[in-house]
Amino acid sequence: MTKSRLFFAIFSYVAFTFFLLSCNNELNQAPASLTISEGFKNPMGFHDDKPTFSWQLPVTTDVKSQSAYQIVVASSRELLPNNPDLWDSTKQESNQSTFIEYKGTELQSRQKVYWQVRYWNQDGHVSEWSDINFFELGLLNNSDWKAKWVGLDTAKDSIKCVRKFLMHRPQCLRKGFEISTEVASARLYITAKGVFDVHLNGKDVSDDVMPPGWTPYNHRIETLTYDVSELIASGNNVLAVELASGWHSGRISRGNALYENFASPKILCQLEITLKDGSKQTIISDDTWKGTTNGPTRLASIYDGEVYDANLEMPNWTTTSFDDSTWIQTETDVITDSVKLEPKRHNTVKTRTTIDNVKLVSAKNNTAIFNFQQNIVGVPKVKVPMKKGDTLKIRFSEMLLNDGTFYTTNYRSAKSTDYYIASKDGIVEYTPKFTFHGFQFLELSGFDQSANPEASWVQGLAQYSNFDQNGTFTSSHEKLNQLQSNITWGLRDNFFDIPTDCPQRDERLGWTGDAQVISPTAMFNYDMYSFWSAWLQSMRETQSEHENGLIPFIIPDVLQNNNASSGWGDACVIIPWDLYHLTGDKSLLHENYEMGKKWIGYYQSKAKNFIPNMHSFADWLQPFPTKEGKEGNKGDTPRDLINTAYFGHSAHLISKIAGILGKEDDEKKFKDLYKAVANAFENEFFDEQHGKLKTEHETQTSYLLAIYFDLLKPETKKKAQQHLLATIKKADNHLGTGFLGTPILPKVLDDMGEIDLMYKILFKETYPSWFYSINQGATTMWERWNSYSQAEGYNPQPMNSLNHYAYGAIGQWMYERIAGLASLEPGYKKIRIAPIPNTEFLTSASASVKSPYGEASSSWNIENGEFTLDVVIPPNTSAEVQIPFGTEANLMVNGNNFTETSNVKLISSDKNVVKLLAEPGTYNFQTKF
Ligand code: RAM
Repeated sequence: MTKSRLFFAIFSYVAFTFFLLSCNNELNQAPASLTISEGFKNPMGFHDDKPTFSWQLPVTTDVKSQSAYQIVVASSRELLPNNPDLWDSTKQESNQSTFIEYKGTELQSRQKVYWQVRYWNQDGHVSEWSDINFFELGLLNNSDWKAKWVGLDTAKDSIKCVRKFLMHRPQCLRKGFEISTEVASARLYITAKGVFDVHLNGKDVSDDVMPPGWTPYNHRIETLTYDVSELIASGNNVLAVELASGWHSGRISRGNALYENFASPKILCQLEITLKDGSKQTIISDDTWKGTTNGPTRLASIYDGEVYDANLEMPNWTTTSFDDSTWIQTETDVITDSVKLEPKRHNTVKTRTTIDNVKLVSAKNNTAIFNFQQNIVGVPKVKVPMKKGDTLKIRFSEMLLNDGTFYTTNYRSAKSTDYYIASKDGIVEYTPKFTFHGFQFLELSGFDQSANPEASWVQGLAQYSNFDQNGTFTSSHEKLNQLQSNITWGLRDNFFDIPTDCPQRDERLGWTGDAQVISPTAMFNYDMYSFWSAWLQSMRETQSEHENGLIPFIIPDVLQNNNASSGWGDACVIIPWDLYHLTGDKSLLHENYEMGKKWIGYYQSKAKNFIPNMHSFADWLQPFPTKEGKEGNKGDTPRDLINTAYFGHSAHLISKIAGILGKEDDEKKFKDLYKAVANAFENEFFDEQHGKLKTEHETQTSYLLAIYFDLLKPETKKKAQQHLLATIKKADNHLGTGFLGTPILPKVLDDMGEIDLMYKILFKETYPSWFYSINQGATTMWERWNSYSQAEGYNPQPMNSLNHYAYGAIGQWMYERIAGLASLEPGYKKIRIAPIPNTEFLTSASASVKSPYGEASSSWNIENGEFTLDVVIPPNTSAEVQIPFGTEANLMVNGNNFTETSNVKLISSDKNVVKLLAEPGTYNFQTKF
């Protein structure tokens, strides 16, 4: 062999060996979509020093599941992945890729933490490391704050408004300061007793709407953290804050003693600057700040609107060139230990959508009415010609009266009107800042009379807590799609920092019952886990005021009436349970467990022989109540029956939660309690022999609660089911349910196999039904099944919101059963794809959700006698797929006759359903219909 040949042979051997080795060790694609805790991506000012970590596996044919993972966490980017100084989980054999607890070195306020992760797939092949993600903690302890609460005493010259409540003048506050050298980085930590808008050197620090939002301020005020490194420079700087009452000192808090009786709003801020020379400089709110109430925003109230006088504008007051020598010195308060200052734990409200599809409805008598064609929540942006000194009046309404004027009776005492006083002739632009309205129509008056109103004068800025869409639902039926639209608008409109009952009248409060029924539907449609868990913290804090475990009707509790309602307070057990089912995050169950137990204690304290005697709003707003007017609001399902049913149900859920948390004694104790309550329930309210209600009125909801909460013996239950069907038949296949019965109606009928009946009820066009409001022109869900009718006009009761989400709870069934996409094991670890098509009404339906493991979807279609089902199952999950037509023999999978493979296995097959177990991937199932 010549030298060159020998060289070539050796070279080829080495190259081939390398090739083989590299094949064996081929790295899987890196994990992606890294988040911490309830879904945060690289958050700034994070609230939790013990976060959890989640990631998703890539969608490729090589990766079906995870067999192990490794997380590395470090105090700087450079240390990753090899020298993680904070935590190295080391390789953990586990298929868990969500909510892994951090178990490293204790973290501190302000700390910036970097992390990345890799996984091993089902064959033991390791992946590449993910991108490096980070989180930065906010100020976690009150002792981190050197600042003081600062503001002007606006209580002393405040105005008496509706119901003699105080209305504070908004204030402008500012502080100039000098920086000696160049800035490396800067963080602004800020909050308010009130709501604020902050500027640095003339620039907006953020586009947050009405921060810090609403918590039980007597327990906790949330703080915001902003990276302001780019907004500060060496030399003179100025920090400028506009401050208004918001929830804290506004009428909405009803002058509550716990909220310091309309105390003057104050801000708290701490600007921490790191200079390029390594030194630090901190600017705090203290008595060197100056303020004025002579700014242009004269009044601002959540319920009543805003008054803005452009003649009082103070050009450049947020910049260094402004002279504040006429401003007055502020007053200060020290921070107290009793009110915790904690970084905001969910997204602030933002302007999410601009509606400019506006119609000019009428223009007469110098008044113009505009239609946004959608009931929204937020503020308008007006661009209107005006004459100097004139006042533009902006009114709102959800719908019009027959004569084309505004229906505002349902705003009750909320004035919901904005005023703008012009300082010049010409076009003015105005967007209110410290209020929000619920409206579809807007009326302008006071504009330049020589101008012809145009639709382009107004836009609608839809505002809500800044969460993203999480799911989609669509079908072949226009009205069902409109219902989905009404549900999702109703949700966005009512998630303004807290879950509200309605967004427009003098209420807008965190009613627990409404939230309890809507949270699963909300979670399907929006990525709002952190929103709910934040509100649950407020609930825990509020419950701590009550030794007997009472959960008030609303959170934050501005009513302070020491009262609780069954079906409402149960939100403290039901919401965590539902969220766990959809996220798989056990820490949520831990966090809320004691609260749930105490709530059961409350029931026990009210119960005699397991029948609680307590308040209940009952099956709120049931249609056709036997009592008239306001009296009828509570429907006909007896209060005691509802109390007992929820007592039993919550005890049952707590027992299940105890089981999941490994608390065996509690699991047994609460199961026994549930059984005892169920027994008492059946004896008290049911005729055992006939399974019929013994109560005065036989309502659908009585049967639904008894059946869905599993409170009857199997024989009684069977009979009760027949009675339920009879009540529905008697109502000509209409629902007869209020807030509590409606969400469980589809679930019960579904369990009974009464799918066609449920479709009939859902697709009813006449009152009471979901489509009835759509037929009357609704673009959101209504508070009442008959809030309005074209024939009879508005329901005469002033409690008549046209934007109330409770009846939107049907949304869950639309996802889970019409389209067929549900979580079968917590957090979609196992998915159930089980559509139940009804060909009388639909030819197709589809839904998708961003599950914790990635996108999952189910989409079916019936055409030319063929049923097709397209399914996406994300990695690290599996799915039980139920094909509702055809047989195993005529089933095609991805174009081929069905035979079992490693990806699809047969679970069972009968003449109705073929059940399969499918591994992650994309599938097309086809069968004869
Ligand atoms: C109304 C609210 C809410 C309901 C309570 C009982 O005032 O709007 O929807 O939960 O009453």
